[in-house]
Parts: sequence; structure tokens; C-alpha cells
Amino acid sequence: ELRYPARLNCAVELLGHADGGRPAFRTPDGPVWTYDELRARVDRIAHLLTGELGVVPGNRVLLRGPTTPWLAACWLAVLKAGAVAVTVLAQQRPHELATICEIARVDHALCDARAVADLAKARTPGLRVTTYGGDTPDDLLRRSAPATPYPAVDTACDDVALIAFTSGTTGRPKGCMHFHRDVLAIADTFSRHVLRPRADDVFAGSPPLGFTFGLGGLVIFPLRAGASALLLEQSGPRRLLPAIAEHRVSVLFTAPTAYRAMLDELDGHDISSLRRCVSAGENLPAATWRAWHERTGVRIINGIGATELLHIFVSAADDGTRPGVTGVPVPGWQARVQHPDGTPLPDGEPGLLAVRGPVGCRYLADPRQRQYVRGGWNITGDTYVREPDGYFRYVARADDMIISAGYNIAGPEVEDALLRHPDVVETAVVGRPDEVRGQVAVAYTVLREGARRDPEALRAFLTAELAPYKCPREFVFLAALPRTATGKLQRFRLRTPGDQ
Ligand code: 3SK
Repeated sequence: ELRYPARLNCAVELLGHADGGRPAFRTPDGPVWTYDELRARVDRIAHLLTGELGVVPGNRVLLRGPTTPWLAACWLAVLKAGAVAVTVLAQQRPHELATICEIARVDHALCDARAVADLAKARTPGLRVTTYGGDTPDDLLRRSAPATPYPAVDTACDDVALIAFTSGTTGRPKGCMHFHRDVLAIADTFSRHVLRPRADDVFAGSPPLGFTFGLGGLVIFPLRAGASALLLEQSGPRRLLPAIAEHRVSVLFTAPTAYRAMLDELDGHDISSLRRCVSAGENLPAATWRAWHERTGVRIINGIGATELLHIFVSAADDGTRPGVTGVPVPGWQARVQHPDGTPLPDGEPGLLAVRGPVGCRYLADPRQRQYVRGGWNITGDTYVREPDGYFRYVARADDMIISAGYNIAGPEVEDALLRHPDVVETAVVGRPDEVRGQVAVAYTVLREGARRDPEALRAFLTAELAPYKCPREFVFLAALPRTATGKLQRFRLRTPGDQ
């Protein structure tokens, strides 16, 4: 069991241990920030926050900008000053920002000067916006501040440190409150036991810091280990590969689609420095796991996490990783598969994934809390099967099962099979209402450039791989699949005809 002192400021813990001369953050073209430099910049920002800007402990501070060391420094400074960080995504539009500010009662915002226009348009009454990295005299980084160490606010371990918003694939965003101890708990469970990072590791990846997958992988885990992170503003698959080669990245965080896209571009890039590759955010198809392993020799660490629980809670390490399954509960976490009435189900039977561990879901003023936390378990909304060997295998999102003429069809299983076809880049199989069968499966598919749109060829390929009833009735070819800002597939948009 994890035990933390009653008084704890997680920013102090994250910044506190590494030797000051060691690298903390790197960027593709800027100078390396050492731990000493990072500490000094965090302290400077914290002085300004609580001095000139008038932030007091408990104030909610919105943080917005591309993934840069300054954004990470602002996040650490807000926490060190006892305030609450509300990190948002660059893609969030003014009305979404306004909703987040309203739900989280945001008082102040620190915003990369390049991203301030949308925030200004959000028209949130009383919000005080300060830019960083701009050229106006009142820009945060142009103000003068004491060069003395900032005495961290003496927060309790269960004071709220951050409010993370679920991008949600649908509906009003939910703010999830996380404590100072939660920040350390994700590093002391998933990172410590699964990643087992070393101080000479270089972390990098594509998820933004406004998504807790990225916040953990690119800030919390490297700092907790005294390691460094390469922070990339542009982190599409084509940018990641040269960056991995140039900076000898050893721990990579990205999404299943990015692994698949990188496979096509691997030639000519030396990525032999990679020793850990983490995939989360969506289910990792077995075909992608196998192809990556074959080409790179690295076994992808597949994980399931949630904004509600901050990071990954089911995964596997090293030789324990396998294609087609997620893994076992991360040490410190418990998981089971249960019936919607809360009864645990036997191995082999699909049901709802329920987890509990050191981090809990605490929605900010949202009655959906009652659906997410039931009987002390967090119900993630995923259908899983626990195999007899204790591994958890993803079946579908609970509301994504397609029921056609009495058959249950798991969209991801069909997708996995379709992805084995050499022309298929991405696919989503969803149910469409049908008068005769209740629902029929429809495959929305993105093909490789120049490939022929041939539904019959795909059908023939699939019937050799799957029971015929699982074969989609219809194939629709798209240029791209609809996704949220964090890259999650928006199946509901595919289910609504004309909304793709
Ligand atoms: O969406 C996920 O699967 C996830 C994974 C890791 C950390 C956070 C999240 C939301």
C-alpha cells in the first residue's frame, strides 16, 4: 500500500531529488533545461503568481499552450503555490473553454502567447489572463520577480492539485479532481512497476499535457525518476521518428494509430534507443503490436487508463506483454469484471471492467459520479473479459457492442481483423439501426493512399478471418475517422448518418 505524509506538495517531490546539473527538459531546437534551471524558473513563476498576479492557494489556474518546457514549468509553479492546475487542450475552442472555466470556477489563466486568441474569445467574466512567451511588457516572462527560492505552500496530501477534464466522446465535459498524493501515486504504481525508468532515460511522445496520459508520461514520470523529457510541439508520427533518432529517446508514449502510422515510415530512422513503448487512449490492435515487435524488437506496453483515475491501471511489463490483451492490474490496483448489477463474473465471461486503487474518481459537481463509482469500484465503461490466466482482454466500450439478428458483435474484434489487410490504415466498425436485424455492422475504413475501394475484396478477406455473421454488411470509405482532441474515436458520430 502506498503511504504519503499528511502534508505534501507534489511539485516539491517532483523537483526535489535529481542532481541539479542533470537534464530535465529538452526541445528539438532549444537549449536543454537542467533541473537547477527548471527549479529556478518554477520558483520565479510561483513568485509572480502569488505576488503580482494575486493567486492564493485553492485558486484554479487554467493552463493552455503547446507542449513546451514553459508550460510544464507553469504547471509545477501553480502546484508549488498551492493553487489548482486546470490544463486544457490546444484544440479546445472558445465555447469549450468557457464551459471548463465555468465548471472549474477558474480565476486565472496562464496561456502561451500564441494560443491566447481563443481564450480571449471565450469571454469568461472575471478571468485574468496572463500570457507567457510573448513580447508584450506584461508577459509573464518579462516581469521582474525575486530570484530567491520560493517556499512551497504547505499543502495537505489530499488537497486538490489539478482538475483534469475528460474530453468525453460525447456530452458535457466532466472535471476530475486529483490530489497531490495522486500525482505521486501514478508514478509510484504504473511508472515504477511497469516502466521502471532510469535517470538516464529520455521520455517523449505525442499526447498533450492537457491529457493526463501526456502529463504523466512527459512530466510526472520523468521528473519522479530524475530523468528527462523531450517536449515536442509537433508530435505527429512523421515528427516523432526523427526526434527519437536525434535525441536517443528511450521511453515513448503514443496512441495505437501513431504506432501503426510510424510502421510505414520507419525506414531510414534509427530508433534503436527505444526500450519502452507505451500505448493507451484506445485499444491496441494485436496486428499493430505484432508488426511493431517484428520491425523494432520492442514489445509495446498496452495500457488502459482514464482521466478519472489519472493514468494507467491495467497493463503488463516486459515479457508479460502480449498481443491482443491489455494485461493485469498494475501493482497497487485491483480489477475485476462484473455484471451491471455489481456481481463479479467468472473468467471468460464479458462484463464491465471495475477497478479500484490509490486514485479515485471525483467529478467536480457532477451527478454522473454515481454512475462511475458504484459500490467502491470505478466503472470505466469498457467491456472486458478476464482470461483464465488472469489477463484482461478488451472487448468493446460497453455501449459499442453491436447486436445483429441476435448475435453479439464486438466492433474492435472486426477492426482488428480488417487491420490485418495490407490496404487498411484505420477502421471503425459500428452498428447501424436496421428494421430486420435490429442492427447491422458497418465498417468505416481509411485506405492506404492509392488503394482501390473494393468492398468485395475486404469482405472476402474478412470471411477468411472471422465467423461470417461478424462481417460488416456495408463498407464506407473515409479520408479520416472522426476523433476527439485527445485522439479518441468518436463512434457516436459514425452511428449518426451524415455526421461524419
Ligand atoms: O484514455 C486513456 O486510456 C488514458 C490512458 C492513460 C492515462 C490517461 C488516460 C485518460
